[in-house]
Amino acid sequence: MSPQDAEKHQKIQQNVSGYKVYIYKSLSSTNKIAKEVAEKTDEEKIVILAETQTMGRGRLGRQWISPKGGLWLSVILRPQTSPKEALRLTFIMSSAVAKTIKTLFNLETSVKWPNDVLVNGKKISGILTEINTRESLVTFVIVGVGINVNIDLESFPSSLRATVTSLKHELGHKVKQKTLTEMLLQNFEDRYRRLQQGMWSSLLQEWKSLADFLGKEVEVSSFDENLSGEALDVEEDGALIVRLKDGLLKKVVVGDVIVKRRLS
Ligand code: BT5
Repeated sequence: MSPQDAEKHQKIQQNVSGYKVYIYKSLSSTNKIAKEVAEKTDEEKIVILAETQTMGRGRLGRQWISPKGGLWLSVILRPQTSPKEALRLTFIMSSAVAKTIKTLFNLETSVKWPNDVLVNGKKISGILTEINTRESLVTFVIVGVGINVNIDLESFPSSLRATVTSLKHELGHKVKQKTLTEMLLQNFEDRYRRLQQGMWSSLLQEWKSLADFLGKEVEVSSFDENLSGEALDVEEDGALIVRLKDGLLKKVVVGDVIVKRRLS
């Protein structure tokens, strides 16, 4: 962390489950700043957290709406793994978010391929994993997480209000961000440790147990292709398998899923 960066943050929470958390009032994007920090140090397990983001980002250049009241953070990690395997971090972070929300607030959470956490079928959290490589080896990974915590639905554009939610909206009251952050990092660290011990299969199994879109009719957009069929499975490499109407199986590596209805 450069002296310049260190000046701007409001405070540091040391050692939250082994993570050093730098808290800022406002940043462009915590993923962007985490990347800049990671490029300047060899450290890992640093968390960049901002109360608001002015240019929060989603996948594929999309915008992530990040008003005050949300939890917006990015974790810097240096796993000794291939870029493909580093994508597993999205899945374990999704499970950690779902587990944290369920434990703290007893809300029904589910995950949706590839990077969403839902409460009552609406998006409450998204994960953005960005991987930095040198000569096809991972130098660092930034795992960005956004959770809509103490946010009113009116803060979202009307086009999103039917498909997003927040903890405040679901519970009818505000919740404590600090407890949420601490438990999230604890739940993530437990899973990260298991991942490093070679337990990916059981971690994917946990994610699938939360994936209630599996077995449902879905529409999938992947680049310029649109598919519809049954979401059959998510394979060990993280790809989604869709059974098309004609019975053919299609493997999707990048894309978005819209759930249509349960197949009888
Ligand atoms: C994501 O992308 O879901 C990844 C979001 C990652 C956000 C975190 S916040 C901390 C860190 N720093 C960053 O700059 N980013 C990460 P994607 O699957 O592409 O979904 C993006 C889409 O979700 C948008 O196009 C909107 O439709 C919708 N969306 C935008 N803001 C939202 C919000 N706050 N809650 C729910 N949905 C939202």
